[in-house]
Amino acid sequence: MLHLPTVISDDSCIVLGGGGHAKVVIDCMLAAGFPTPIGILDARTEMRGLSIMGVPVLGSDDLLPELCARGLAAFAVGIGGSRDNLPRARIFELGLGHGLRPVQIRHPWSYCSASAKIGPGSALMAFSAVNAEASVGADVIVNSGAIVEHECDIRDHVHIATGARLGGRVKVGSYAHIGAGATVLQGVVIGDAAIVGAGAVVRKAVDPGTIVVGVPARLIAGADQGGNLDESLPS
Ligand code: JB2
Repeated sequence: MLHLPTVISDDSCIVLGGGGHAKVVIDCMLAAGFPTPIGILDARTEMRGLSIMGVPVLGSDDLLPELCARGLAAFAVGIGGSRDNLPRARIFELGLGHGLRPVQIRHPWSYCSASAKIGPGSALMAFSAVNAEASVGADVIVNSGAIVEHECDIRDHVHIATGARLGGRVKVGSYAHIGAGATVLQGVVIGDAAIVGAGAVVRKAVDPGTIVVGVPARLIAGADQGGNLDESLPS
């Protein structure tokens, strides 16, 4: 049985999820000067006792009440998801539900305009850029090298994957996924829970819950087969 930390400070943080994305989250946190997280919680029991980026895997989410009782203050969502943002959103709501503060992470080598707004729990990874008067919601990943241009409006639980580029005044609805290296031309609206495939070039609006791929982007799945647009989405 792993021992939980006995003394937990005001700025203590737990990382929820211990896979690939968690490594990048921890790396960003350390680069940004956060204290080392006190631990990782992961659904896979076989990970218990392992160390990821020097951070111990303490157990599953079932430990949250005990850790909170010991003074745990904050959490970071360590789940990325290659296109489904729902598990990440559920983890975010779980942390909030335990009264924890979601940490906002900005890699020191990311650019964020002073006029941009970034929501709680969102992460700006290395070499990403969020330009003038852009608005980024809660629990959003602007992944490594992604560009969010001026006045973009990015809603909650969105993932702008590695190297994706959004032109000025693009709107991205909640839970949407913009694939690695995709380009969305200026002013285009991407609906809630829509998925833009890697490398796509999107020139016109994408309906909620649909999937588009290619250059120029074309529809390959409608709302009934596409993203997680259903009533079970956390509000
Ligand atoms: O409910 C959960 C839960 N469900 C899955 N609670 C907790 N605490 N952890 C959970 N997990 C854990 O998230 C899984 O057991 C697994 O260890 C981890 C997900 O790791 P994986 O490496 O599969 O995916 P990822 O989300 O970390 O990374 C994906 O997304 C990134 C953005 C990959 O596609 C990466 O390549 C990508 N960069």
